[in-house]
Amino acid sequence: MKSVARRGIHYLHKLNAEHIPKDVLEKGQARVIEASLTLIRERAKLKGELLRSLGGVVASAALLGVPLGHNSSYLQGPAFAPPFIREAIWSGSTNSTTEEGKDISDPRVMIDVGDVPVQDLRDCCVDDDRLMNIISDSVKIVMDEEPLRPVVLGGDHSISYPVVRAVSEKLGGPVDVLHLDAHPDIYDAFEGNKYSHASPFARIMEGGYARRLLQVGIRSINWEGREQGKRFGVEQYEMRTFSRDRHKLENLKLGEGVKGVYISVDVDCLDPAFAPGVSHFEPGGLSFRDVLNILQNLKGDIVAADVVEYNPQRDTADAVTAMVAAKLVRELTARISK
Ligand SMILES: [Mn+2]
Repeated sequence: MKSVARRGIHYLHKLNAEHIPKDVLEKGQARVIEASLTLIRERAKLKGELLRSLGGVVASAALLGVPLGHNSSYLQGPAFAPPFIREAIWSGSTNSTTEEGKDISDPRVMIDVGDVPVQDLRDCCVDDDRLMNIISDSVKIVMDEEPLRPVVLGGDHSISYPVVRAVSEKLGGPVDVLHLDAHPDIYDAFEGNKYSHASPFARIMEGGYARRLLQVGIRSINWEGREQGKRFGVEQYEMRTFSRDRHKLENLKLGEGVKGVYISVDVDCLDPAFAPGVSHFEPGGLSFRDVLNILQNLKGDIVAADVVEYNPQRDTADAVTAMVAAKLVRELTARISK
């Protein structure tokens, strides 16, 4: 698996070593980057124009896939997640209405602007500094087109950093972040990687992109995770006290006095019994209904969201976790659209 996700970048490294002129490489990469952004921009524009011509839509969820898995510390399968989640969203085994009765086949509820072509960019030896900027730019391109609000399909959790950064920069101030996860993902760096999927919330807090960060579902946290939590003033709700915290978490009110609420859902916030298709099995987690109770009762203006860390290579043969990720996306779009 590791070799598949990392294969593309190798031959260009080799060419670099053979002294290919730097400007030749950089000019070519700039063209590929621009082409990558162009398709997202034009799709977002088309959908934005459609919704504006329909009139009366304040917010519609825009799916944006970010198939990036190489910042995972263990398995890299989340790179392959977005098409599986999309397939499950439209599965004929269920209808197109959300629990509260919104129809996801209505463009006023959900539209799709496609994927950031992460693997194609890596194939052209685009490094992570630039890749993170391209992800941020893609999110901003979507937000340029009112009333679109991005719902990002991961991808490993490293993508939440450029996504939240873009949302905050675009809206002109911090947001409140509700982060559901077994892990706090707040290491200063993990195994030397500042973009690790174990570190996005350190980058988000350092950047001042979040006023409050609430972490819910936590049950794998070490000394550094707690220290970093204290350093950044993170509100960490651990599973060992969930029965005590439940009432509070199922009645959250967030985003007042800031630019709104961002929701980041790592599929492994769920107990592996509910969602086996993740890289890191961590028993003792939330039930699917626990998560929906938190999301459906949340009061606040949800400006964007992500669903990350679904690993189709870990899923059951009939892809039950794809359905779990898809339902999370569907219910989030119901909360966002208005
Ligand atoms: Mn996690």
